[in-house]
Amino acid sequence: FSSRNPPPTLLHPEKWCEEFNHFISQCLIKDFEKRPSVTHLLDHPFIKGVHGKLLFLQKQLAKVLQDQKHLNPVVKTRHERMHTKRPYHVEDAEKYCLEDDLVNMEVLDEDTIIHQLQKRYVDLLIYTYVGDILIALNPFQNLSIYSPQFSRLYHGVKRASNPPHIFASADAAYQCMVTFSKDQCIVISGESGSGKTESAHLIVQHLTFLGKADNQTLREKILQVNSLVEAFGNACTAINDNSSRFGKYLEMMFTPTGAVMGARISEYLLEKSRVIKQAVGEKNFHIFYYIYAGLYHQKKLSEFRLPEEKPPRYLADETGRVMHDITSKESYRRQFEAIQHCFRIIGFTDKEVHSVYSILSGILNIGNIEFAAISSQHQTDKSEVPNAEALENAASVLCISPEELQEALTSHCVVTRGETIIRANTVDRASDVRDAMSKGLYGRLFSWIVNRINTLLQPDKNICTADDGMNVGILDIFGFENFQRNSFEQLCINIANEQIQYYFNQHVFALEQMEYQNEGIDATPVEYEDNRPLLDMFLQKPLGLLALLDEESRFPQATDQTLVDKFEDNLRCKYFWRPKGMELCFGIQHYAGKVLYDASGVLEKNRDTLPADVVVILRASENQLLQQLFSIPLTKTGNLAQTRARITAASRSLPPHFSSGRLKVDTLEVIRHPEETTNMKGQTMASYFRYSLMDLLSKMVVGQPHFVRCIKPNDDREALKFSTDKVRAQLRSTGILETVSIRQQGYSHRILFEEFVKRYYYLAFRAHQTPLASKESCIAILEKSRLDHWLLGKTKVFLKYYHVEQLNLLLREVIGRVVVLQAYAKGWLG
Ligand code: AD9
Ligand code: MG
Repeated sequence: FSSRNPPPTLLHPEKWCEEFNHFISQCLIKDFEKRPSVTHLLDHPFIKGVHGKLLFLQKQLAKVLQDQKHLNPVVKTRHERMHTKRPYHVEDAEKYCLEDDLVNMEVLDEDTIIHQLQKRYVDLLIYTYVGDILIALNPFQNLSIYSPQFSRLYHGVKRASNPPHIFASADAAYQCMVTFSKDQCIVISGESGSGKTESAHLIVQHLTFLGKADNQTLREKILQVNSLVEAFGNACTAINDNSSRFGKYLEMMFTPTGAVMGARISEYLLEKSRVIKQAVGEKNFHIFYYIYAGLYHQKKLSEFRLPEEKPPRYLADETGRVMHDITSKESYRRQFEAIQHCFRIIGFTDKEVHSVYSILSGILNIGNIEFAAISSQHQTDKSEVPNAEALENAASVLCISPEELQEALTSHCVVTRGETIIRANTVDRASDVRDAMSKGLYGRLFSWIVNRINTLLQPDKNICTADDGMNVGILDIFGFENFQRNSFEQLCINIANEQIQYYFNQHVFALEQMEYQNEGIDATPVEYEDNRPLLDMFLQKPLGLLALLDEESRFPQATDQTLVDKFEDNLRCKYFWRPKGMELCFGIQHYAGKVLYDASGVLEKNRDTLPADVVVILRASENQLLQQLFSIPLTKTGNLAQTRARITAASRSLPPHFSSGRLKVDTLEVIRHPEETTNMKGQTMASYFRYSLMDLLSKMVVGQPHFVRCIKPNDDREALKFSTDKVRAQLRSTGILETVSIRQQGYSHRILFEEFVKRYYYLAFRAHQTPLASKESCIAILEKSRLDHWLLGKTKVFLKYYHVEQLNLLLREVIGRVVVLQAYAKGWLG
């Protein structure tokens, strides 16, 4: 038996084994810590009576136990660890006072916690637990703690056996999934540049290790997915050189026995506007630089009609400065090769990859198209394209007609009283159409790549269907942002973070406290900052900020000024204010701090219109991929019926009190408006955003959550530098101090008596007994397992995470030994 081939059943079906089973299990239960004594076995009449090959059995047993010791990583007590070398090299004894879990600290105030984190950080102990929650400080340097050796260390052992680590969080989620046959969800949060995306990579790396698939190719594919998606969805910002400009929910799918069998990504809210414009000091999506440098080195720029002398305008920053060094950058060229490799490994065809490059080159060429006003006696507002070459290049790589492209950019049609009138576009309007076309192309290309990856990574139906399996979802969204100038994109990003913080609060504080009340357990309530009112201010209908924005977007005469006025008139709460002397600005007090938003351009960004003419010409392209992108409306995350079905399933799997009363309304607030998606035509960014949030939450609430909170120790991205103020602000806004108190007092696992007895009865009862699902049976199990400090409510057992770890370890050990003995006994007797 091995982890890949686990014992199928505890009890052997054959009659002759039954008594033997009972006896062995009793021996084991009696003193499992000392391991079963062979002399007990020898005395048993059953054994004495049968063949008499006792010595043989004894030898075999000794060997089994030896093997098991070898197979299972040795679990050391805290005391033992103190006296052995730890995997991180902490040399002097004094440093062992460092506390791996903040919950164990006696003094619990902000300064002590910060001091503790600081001491750990300078020792390169970047991870710290708060009970079952992991705090991860960004080291801003490469650490050698992610090798296969470390993967082996964090495999099915108790958390306290090793120093805190991101692999331990992945392992906990994996073990929970396998033990309880339930989907899991790892929520990674933290501000921009705090290390969420890196953490997500490490989790995927460790999960592929844990869910060892025989299929080496599948493992390789999964490991490439993040690199590929991030080349298209990440970019350099003022805060982070590899900033995620989209939200990502990656589900790793496993068979019922825990072997990885596939993966699926859902992407949320790609910041498309970056394609056409970037703020000072920021860049476009990585892929554009990779492809430009890569094609240059392969001498293929002309094949894709990209000008060699002057890099495309979309690759220049806001000051108009063109990045001349693109082609000379070695790293871009290497990244291009890496991306080509990713495409190949994941399974994209050469034709598909060529089409992707064509579309990307098409976008870069579209960006080079300029417009000039033509003045004639009668008309002053017409526009023309003075640089026909750019237009021809774009049309050529996109396989569309240059004349039609020019027509679609410089004119539009109006239908009035059954008549179609063609009107000329002003320079501004033509430029807007051009930019909308680039954004539309990029957004759809990105969604297509994600959908294609999902198809290539879906489970092999011959092994197991997705419905039979289980999954671990990993949420990595764009972190909270506060730039010098913040626009619509930052607003959406920050609302999404607000929602994730709310989800955290619900799980860590609200649900837990409610459970104590319901179960009649006396617990001091922990005060925490509830961001619900703020979330309401954004999402409520009809007077929430997003609803107001949508309403204003419907008026053709509305301006950004009227929009801010409308906000001011309707959003009368302490979280919203309007600074004096800044007409187009408004401020929001977010959970993570105050942010000043600039409303200029917000209405237009929200309308996000792609003129029908543009769609028509792109649909007629000879490039098959392009045709496909514009023929079917690309559903982001499944169709409406699928989403609705998922939402219904999600609400069913919530705890009972969730479905009645306040909490359901709270958490599923955004989930309750799926009808918004029915009207794809005229859909605004705000309504799409609400839909995305809803969809994301519907996926998250199904799984059992695990939280990783990333913290940025300084704003200078420097290793070993710990800014106390910076950390303090993050701890405060995310409620870490309160989390420590609730985790110290609280019980993160709350299991119904019935479920508990069903799962663990073997630790205290005989195999053939069927104990009642009662409080008494639970007590018997808990006492037999020598646990203390647990609590019992009216219907549930309240446990700390380490209780569950201990119970699962005991259970695994008992089952493992019984089955191994069975196997030997069968061979020996039979
Ligand atoms: V954003 O919200 O997408 O803008 P993230 O995702 O929170 O942000 P990211 O993971 O991209 O931050 O980390 C920023 C940088 O910190 C990385 O590019 C690394 O240079 C650095 N980092 C973060 N975590 C680690 C780590 N565990 N080891 C080494 C790290 N470097
Ligand atoms: Mg990121």
